[in-house]
Amino acid sequence: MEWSACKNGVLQSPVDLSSQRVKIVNKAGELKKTYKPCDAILRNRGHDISLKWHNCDAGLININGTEYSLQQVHWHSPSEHTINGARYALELHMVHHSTDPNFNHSVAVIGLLYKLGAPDAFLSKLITNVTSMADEMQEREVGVIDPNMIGIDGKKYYRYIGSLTVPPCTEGVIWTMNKIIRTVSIDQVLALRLAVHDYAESNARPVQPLNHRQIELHNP
Ligand code: GRE
Ligand code: ZN
Repeated sequence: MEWSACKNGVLQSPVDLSSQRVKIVNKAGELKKTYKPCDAILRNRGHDISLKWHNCDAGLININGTEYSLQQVHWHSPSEHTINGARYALELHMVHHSTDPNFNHSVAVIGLLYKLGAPDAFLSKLITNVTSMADEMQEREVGVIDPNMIGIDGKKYYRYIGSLTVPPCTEGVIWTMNKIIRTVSIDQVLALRLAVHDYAESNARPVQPLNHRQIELHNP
């Protein structure tokens, strides 16, 4: 069955970003991104809250000459990736699809980790709508949302090849995990968790074996 990669895959995500398995890359390799404001829909997908841009272009990232267009973002709590075994309060995934359907790394995800602290400005814009969507598959048009407000850094990041963290767990996903840890308030985390399930329940997949993979840390 097509979900077999979830059980039998060897390039699965998330992983522990362990300093023992990281190869440091010193040369500058700033993430090229050209995000722009675009209309979006917030949706309760049952297992998470997602924000999907639609009927307009939310912009691109460019990885090694291949362009990937931004489709949606969603949140996991607690974090799916860990750093040296440490789990964070929240993880955001920016999901991009290659504009070239024949390219085998067709999905690129930028991940961002948050620890508890000051509220996140991007979530602050959305949180009233998150709280009002108590039921699965409810959605809200939330108007123009600028992906630049998410505040990814793009200079220092971990890079490895993994998978979707939800079924069908498709492999070949290019992961870019920002090194900078942002902050989110406890109220914002609880709002996201309560909208999709009991606040005590997690929507984070456990970390998967790294196997033979290398993680690069771009740290110019
Ligand atoms: C998702 O939930 O839609 C998703 C992706 C890609 C990577 C991780 C993930 O589309 O959770
Ligand atoms: Zn995700």
